[in-house]
Amino acid sequence: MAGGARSTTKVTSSHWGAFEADVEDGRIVATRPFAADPQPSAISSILPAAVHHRSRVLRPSVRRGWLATRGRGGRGSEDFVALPWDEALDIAASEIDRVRKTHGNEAIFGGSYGWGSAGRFHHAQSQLHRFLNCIGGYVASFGSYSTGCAQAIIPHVFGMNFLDLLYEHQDSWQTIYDHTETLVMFGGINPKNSQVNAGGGTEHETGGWFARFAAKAMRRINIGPQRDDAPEGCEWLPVRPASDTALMLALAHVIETEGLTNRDFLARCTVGFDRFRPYLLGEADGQPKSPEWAHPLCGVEPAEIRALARRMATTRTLITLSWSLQRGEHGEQPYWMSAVLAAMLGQIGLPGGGVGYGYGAIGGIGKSFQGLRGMTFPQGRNPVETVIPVARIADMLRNPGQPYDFNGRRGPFPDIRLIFWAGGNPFHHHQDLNALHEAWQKPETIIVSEPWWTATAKRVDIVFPATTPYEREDIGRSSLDDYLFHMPRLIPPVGEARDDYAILSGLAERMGVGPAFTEGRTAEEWIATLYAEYRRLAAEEGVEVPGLDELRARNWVRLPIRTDGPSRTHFAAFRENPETEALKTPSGKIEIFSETIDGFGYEDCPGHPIWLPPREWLGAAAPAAPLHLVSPQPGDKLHSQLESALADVPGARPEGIVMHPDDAVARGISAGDLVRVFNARGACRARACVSDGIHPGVVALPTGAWFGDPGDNLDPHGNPNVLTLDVGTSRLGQGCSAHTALVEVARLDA
Ligand SMILES: Nc1nc2c(c(=O)[nH]1)N[C@H]1C(S)=C(S)[C@@H](COP(=O)(O)OP(=O)(O)OC[C@H]3O[C@@H](n4cnc5c(=O)[nH]c(N)nc54)[C@H](O)[C@@H]3O)O[C@H]1N2
Ligand SMILES: Nc1nc2c(c(=O)[nH]1)N[C@H]1C(S)=C(S)[C@@H](COP(=O)(O)OP(=O)(O)OC[C@H]3O[C@@H](n4cnc5c(=O)[nH]c(N)nc54)[C@H](O)[C@@H]3O)O[C@H]1N2
Ligand SMILES: [Mo]
Repeated sequence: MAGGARSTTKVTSSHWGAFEADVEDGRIVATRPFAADPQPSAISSILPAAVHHRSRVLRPSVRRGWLATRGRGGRGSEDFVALPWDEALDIAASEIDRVRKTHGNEAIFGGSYGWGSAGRFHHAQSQLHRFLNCIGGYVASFGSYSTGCAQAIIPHVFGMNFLDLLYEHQDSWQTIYDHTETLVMFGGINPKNSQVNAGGGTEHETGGWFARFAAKAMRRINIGPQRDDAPEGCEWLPVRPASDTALMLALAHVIETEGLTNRDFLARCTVGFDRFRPYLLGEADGQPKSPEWAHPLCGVEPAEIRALARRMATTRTLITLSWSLQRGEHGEQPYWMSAVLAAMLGQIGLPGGGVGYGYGAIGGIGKSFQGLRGMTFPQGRNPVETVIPVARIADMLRNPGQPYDFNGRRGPFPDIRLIFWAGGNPFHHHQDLNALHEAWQKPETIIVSEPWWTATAKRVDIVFPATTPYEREDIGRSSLDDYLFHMPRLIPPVGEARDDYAILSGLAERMGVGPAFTEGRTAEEWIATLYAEYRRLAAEEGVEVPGLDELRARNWVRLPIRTDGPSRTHFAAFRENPETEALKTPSGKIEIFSETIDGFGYEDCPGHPIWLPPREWLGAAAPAAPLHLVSPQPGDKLHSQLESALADVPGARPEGIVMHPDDAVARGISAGDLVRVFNARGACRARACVSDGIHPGVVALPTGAWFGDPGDNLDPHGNPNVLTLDVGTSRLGQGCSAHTALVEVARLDA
């Protein structure tokens, strides 16, 4: 590009991968793919427009009614008063101090769920947690919207933390390529989603692996409501959303009744099949879970179920589940049942066989790396012990002091007076946003730090303008990647934006904990300290990492830590020696029946997997609305990030909703029409996209369009979370049930 002192090109990293950024006169003017990335994400292309967008928060801002009288009403409808930094920090510090002195730190919610930005030091959530710990602690949240339900159920079944299972005990793509003959993908394996990896994933390879699988004639079967959930060329077995457990039970029924069950594996490596079998065969409840039983539930022909079951029992088969399957009511069941099905097939622990979770959901799954520790900003210790399951936030705000169940515990919800959020957008991520908006009016004070005027920022009392990663120096790395980045400061802060570290240091000083929070270090000194520790720990593992100055000069390096090749998961050792290599379940084995879960007495998650229909789905007896809404992740961005600039693209909003031609015709809808999507919880506008790649009766509206302002009873941009159901997956997992919702669609005459 043209030279000149004021123009530079540097590489930086993001959750969707590395990219080159051209900077001229303090503005990012263009981005280009990172040369070594075989399938770079296009998400960065909107970045120049978004970083300098008019929707940036330019100055500290306080809601007018709150500033005047501390009035709570008006969140989201009132305007803001811009204040100088010192004044805004003084006000916030004295308010936080008042709340903790009057109500205790149990009254402060600092869970602050969200993806924020890549970069190890300026990780907004860690920064906030450290600050809150310095002032006496906060109510935290457990789990994630991504995999909250799996994190609760999987340890009961496999005796392993779900994230450890994902990152360390699943087959690599190479092993799947070498050994798998049949890949049975519930919810698909979606290259759109594998663009993203927390902390960055540099070489996008999912598409490349599928091209190799195809060349090898591996059978690749996508089971789910949408054809495009798997790469082109895969077979598609359309099923209704939420019916996967019924289909899995029918597959298990064929395997058991045709004598295909691996009894030896069940006897050596599992417990509880004898408790499950009477249910499967119908001896317990009079209803065999046969293909004929499953057919009206899932929509798959009995003959097809039988053929698939036989193939699974006679070829090396890997069953995979997308995370979306557990993001629905009773999401525990398909996750548990898939483990039972895989155990009956007896291939767990064989290369390329068994069950795997979340391939494609993020790009790093299926790659393996030598683990390196360090580069984590220390959060300190939280003296407050109260933790809520992350997706129960609206319940918490509505029901202070009320009991709720979670994974064998029963606790009262805390009484929250103040919320502080940094690096997340609850008015993107939560379900039933109109109800959240109501619950959100209850706390006395809500503070966020945020670069953009998101739907959340517009609904709080104090907004601190935060920098984006392009306005500060950081280090980029992910435990599921082998690249290490120096993320240079590309441009000066936009408006008066400050780093979260500077914002929180300002509050900490005012509250008398400045030295505890900063330890006397500048951001640059923290980065040097964390980096030196990372480098030292890497050296202990025999990995040489360049010094910080060298990394700054080189911009990025690739570390020799990739360990692909044949996987040797813990399950291989366990399979060979179940006694000495026991799992950490109560029995030491895979639990088909769990005494622990049975002991909880939850009718919505009993002692072995069962078919439990959600309250809203296509099989409901008298559905309030006839179409099942799935709300997948958006392909053109990360959640709600960069949305303000994307929404400017002509024709981009409202968001497109995919529907089957039969459903469109029945409603007089043609491709491109403006439609109203609605149910009893809310309504939004959308633009019809008509496709035969979706199961009849199902509609798909991606997440990420910004929630409109209060009073818009027809959300203008197409946000599916005005329609979704806000209930826990069950009393066990309490995960989010985003994919459980029935809606109706009607043409809007513009
Ligand atoms: N219907 C439905 N809803 C869903 C899902 C679904 O499948 N269907 N999926 C769920 C899932 S899996 C997830 S993970 C969530 C995602 O939900 P979130 O992670 O909350 O969504 P993001 O839009 O990534 O929010 C991150 C916010 O942090 C801000 N930010 C970025 N960098 C910084 C920084 O340096 N400092 C500060 N202070 N802020 C920063 C961004 O501008 C953005 O507003 O959504 C959930 N919601
Ligand atoms: N481009 C992009 N990639 C992302 C993200 C992003 O925002 N943008 N977000 C990242 C995050 S935080 C996460 S958690 C992952 C999420 O990864 P996933 O949970 O795997 O992804 P989703 O997009 O929610 O859902 C994938 C598909 O599941 C199908 N589905 C829904 N319900 C059911 C069901 O009951 N049964 C079956 N068989 N299929 C069903 C839908 O057709 C949907 O398209 O994606 C990550 N990747
Ligand atoms: Mo997620």
